[in-house]
Amino acid sequence: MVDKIFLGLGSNIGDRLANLKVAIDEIGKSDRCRVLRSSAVYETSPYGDIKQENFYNAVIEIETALGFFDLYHFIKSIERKAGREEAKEKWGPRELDIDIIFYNEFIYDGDMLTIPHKEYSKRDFVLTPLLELAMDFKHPVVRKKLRDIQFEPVEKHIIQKINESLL
Ligand code: PH2
Ligand code: MG
Ligand code: MG
Repeated sequence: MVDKIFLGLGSNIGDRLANLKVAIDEIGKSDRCRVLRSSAVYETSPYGDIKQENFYNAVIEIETALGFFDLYHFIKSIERKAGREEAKEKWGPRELDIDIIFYNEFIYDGDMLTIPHKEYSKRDFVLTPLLELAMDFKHPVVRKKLRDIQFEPVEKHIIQKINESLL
């Protein structure tokens, strides 16, 4: 199993909490993945130019026997199960978004995905829940633990912490 895999979750259509739980349930059902921990869930204002509903965002830590590319296809299939259609506008509303933030210390830059996630540290709706789980994770590019990285001022979108846990 590969551990120290951090996934960002987001939803802003329908029952947002239930959609995030679809991600947890489907990942947990796979005999090749295990959900280890979850951050708190946050209600956040939408990033981007599109007028849309507030998001629920969280970060989870998993371990998996899937390589990063198989994991990528697996999480895309879960997004579809939650009702998300293909090829919606960039930054648009979605039932479920699952992004690979870190896949252990693996580094990859391809057409379909970049690991570590390119934008993870720019917005509080990813960085705040990530830091709940990953202070001691060593960033593969920066070569420092997250707790020792001086992050640029991040865009603030968090409205409130939701009093519900995903696990
Ligand atoms: N995801 C987007 C676009 N805008 N805004 C918030 N607050 N949270 C998100 O997860 C988010 C967003 C596209 O993935
Ligand atoms: Mg996203
Ligand atoms: Mg995505």
